[in-house]
Amino acid sequence: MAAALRSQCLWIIVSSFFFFFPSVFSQGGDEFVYYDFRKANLSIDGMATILSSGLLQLTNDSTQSTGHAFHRFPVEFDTSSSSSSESLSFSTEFVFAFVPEAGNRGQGMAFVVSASTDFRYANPTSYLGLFNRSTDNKTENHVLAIELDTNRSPDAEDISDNHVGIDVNSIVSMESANSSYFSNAEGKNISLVLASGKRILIWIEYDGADKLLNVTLAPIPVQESDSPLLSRSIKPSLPLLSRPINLSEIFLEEMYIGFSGSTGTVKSDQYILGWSFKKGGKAESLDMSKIPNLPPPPPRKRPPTVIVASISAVAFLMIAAAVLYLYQKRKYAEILEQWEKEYSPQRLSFKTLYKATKGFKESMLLGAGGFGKVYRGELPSGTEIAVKRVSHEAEQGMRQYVSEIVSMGRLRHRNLVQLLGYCRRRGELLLVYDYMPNGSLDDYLFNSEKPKKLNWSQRFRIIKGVASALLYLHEEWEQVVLHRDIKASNILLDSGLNGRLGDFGLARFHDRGTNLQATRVVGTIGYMAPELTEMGLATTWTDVYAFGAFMLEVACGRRPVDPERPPEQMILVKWIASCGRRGHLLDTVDDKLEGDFEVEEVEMVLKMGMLCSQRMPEDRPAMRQILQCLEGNDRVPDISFENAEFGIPSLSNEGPMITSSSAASFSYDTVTVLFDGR
Ligand SMILES: *[C@@H]1O[C@H](CO)[C@@H](O)[C@H](O)[C@H]1NC(C)=O
Ligand SMILES: *[C@@H]1O[C@H](CO)[C@@H](O)[C@H](O)[C@H]1NC(C)=O
Ligand SMILES: *[C@@H]1O[C@H](CO)[C@@H](O)[C@H](O)[C@H]1NC(C)=O
Ligand SMILES: *[C@@H]1O[C@H](CO)[C@@H](O)[C@H](O)[C@H]1NC(C)=O
Ligand SMILES: CC(=O)N[C@H]1CO[C@H](CO)[C@@H](O)[C@@H]1O
Repeated sequence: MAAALRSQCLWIIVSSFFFFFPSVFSQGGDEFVYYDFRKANLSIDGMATILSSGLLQLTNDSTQSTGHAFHRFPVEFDTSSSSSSESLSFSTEFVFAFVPEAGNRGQGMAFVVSASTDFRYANPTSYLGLFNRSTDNKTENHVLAIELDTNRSPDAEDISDNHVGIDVNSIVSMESANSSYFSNAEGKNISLVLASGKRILIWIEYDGADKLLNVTLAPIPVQESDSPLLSRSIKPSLPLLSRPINLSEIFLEEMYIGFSGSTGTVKSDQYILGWSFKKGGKAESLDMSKIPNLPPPPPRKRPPTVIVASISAVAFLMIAAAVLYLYQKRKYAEILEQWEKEYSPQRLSFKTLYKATKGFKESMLLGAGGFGKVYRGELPSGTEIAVKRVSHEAEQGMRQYVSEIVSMGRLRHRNLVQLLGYCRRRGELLLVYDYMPNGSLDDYLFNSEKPKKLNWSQRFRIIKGVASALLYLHEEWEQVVLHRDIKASNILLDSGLNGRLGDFGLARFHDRGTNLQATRVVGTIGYMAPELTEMGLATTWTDVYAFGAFMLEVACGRRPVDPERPPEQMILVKWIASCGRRGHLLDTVDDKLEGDFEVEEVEMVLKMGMLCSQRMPEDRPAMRQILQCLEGNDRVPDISFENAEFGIPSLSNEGPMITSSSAASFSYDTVTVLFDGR
């Protein structure tokens, strides 16, 4: 311990020495070779450290963290168009190893060429410690990264959990391939596991003349002899990736080179064991005999005698049992107060939920939204469940909220997602629902990648189902229940593709926390009626407004607000009104239906949706009337697109203050709207 501390102090002194006298020790930014990173001139941050053995370690035991190491001096590239084409050429070669922990592959790392070394705001996991949700895929990033990725992230459209990719300004690779190398001797590709704990060599070469970026991998052969000849001839004759890129569009005049590592909930130790770089030509080949070994796994000590061993074993077992007991107690700790006793039938233990979801494993994650994460699980009885973890800070109001939740558990309707129970812990509430195998409706309507299409009659049945569930909540149950967040992503589909309304009452939970100056309501932009965002008035009419927006999105196959559409189509209600005035209402129907629908039904749904979208709450129909019309038992009231006044979603920042939403990063998540409570 003391020795480690001493050596760390030494390192601080040595590195500040380098910092102040760079010219004395630096190897220049344009060409260097390192076998011992204590001699390198690096600027490091986060988890990254340089070990006393000279290895660069990018990640350690921390989860959800990042680590960076960049060569302190930028490389100067001539990016002017008059410059010779070779001026952007560079090549680099390095040895890396990922040591997985307990079979987990961990997240990956990347070799990075970047205009800046400030990655304070970058996120770990799929963002590789390079970007965050708002900076991803922006040309201002000026980042080229070669990712060595051991985790398959759907956000990054990854192909597998063992791949190499070329990334430009974004976590979505422009080119990627499963990790493998071409064996010159065998004349074929051999796959290579990145997170194997073995040392792997990688070459990254860019030729400015033919604008080709090549990435080549190879394992370091187990060395029997120390023959340098053997070690230098292992480069495969074919690269794994070879991709034309015009780097003059990405590079600025000064670019930093280095590495970025990150961890998620699973982690691995990532090491760099040697690195050479050269601008404008071929980097010096690394000499394999100089590459250090990986640190040995932590040693297991042997007790001197059998007696000491058995005594210490008994003591150890007792301590371990005590620690395990305390650990388990803490791990499964819940909050259960006296007043909750009456709800015990609805109460589920955290341990049960923990086991059902395999410890809230990432692979059990069904989705994440404005309110928290949802996990799939299975109870010992075999019942499939969905567990929603809602975080909350305030204990205040909890008693009333829990009693509401429990009474909602008594709601029974075939188009509601059944709430099975709840559990309460410090800082979070867990709600347990029936598991819906077919996911949420928005995935079918808006996700163009998944070719799961819904035809008109399926859509119409879903609309009718949701309408009857809302009628039940508004009029047929013993109390009036408002849903407050109706939208396609809160409609789940059961195994028979029937629409079921989920997440009821959650918005109510989150609009607590009112204080004297400001009041807040929770909902989703595009589904919130004007009187809700302006005055915070939630009524059955505001639910009807949201249901109208929902009917329109199902018929038109797009969200109420879509910033990617041309301006005249951006706000769905406005667009339908203008098509309606020209008598071309059906122009707005979802193209994915390919014209295959019942014209009368679609027209009815569009008109009904517009009736519900009217600005004045009392002009909107009630759920009973809506359902009567949808079932063909009543005629749809007339609507004049010329004269009716519609409630148009407000997107500007004037008036209500909308958190986590702006024109630049529009959100379909549930948001909190603050408005002046005067
Ligand atoms: C993303 O990064 C930028 C700067 O790189 C920062 O200004 C912004 O606050 C970050 N956003 C988030 C959500 O962390
Ligand atoms: C990149 O790979 C291609 C195809 O194998 C090869 O023709 C080219 O010479 C390579 N470029 C560099 C800089 O190694
Ligand atoms: C080996 O992999 C490379 C790169 O992925 C590919 O272009 C090539 O066709 C493969 N060769 C063989 C023999 O499979
Ligand atoms: C590469 O990009 C630069 C800067 O945008 C441009 O001037 C040049 O014509 C491009 N070269 C090619 C071959 O596309
Ligand atoms: C369209 C779709 O994904 N349908 C599925 C709904 O769920 C049932 C039962 O799990 C599946 O059989 C369907 O294929």
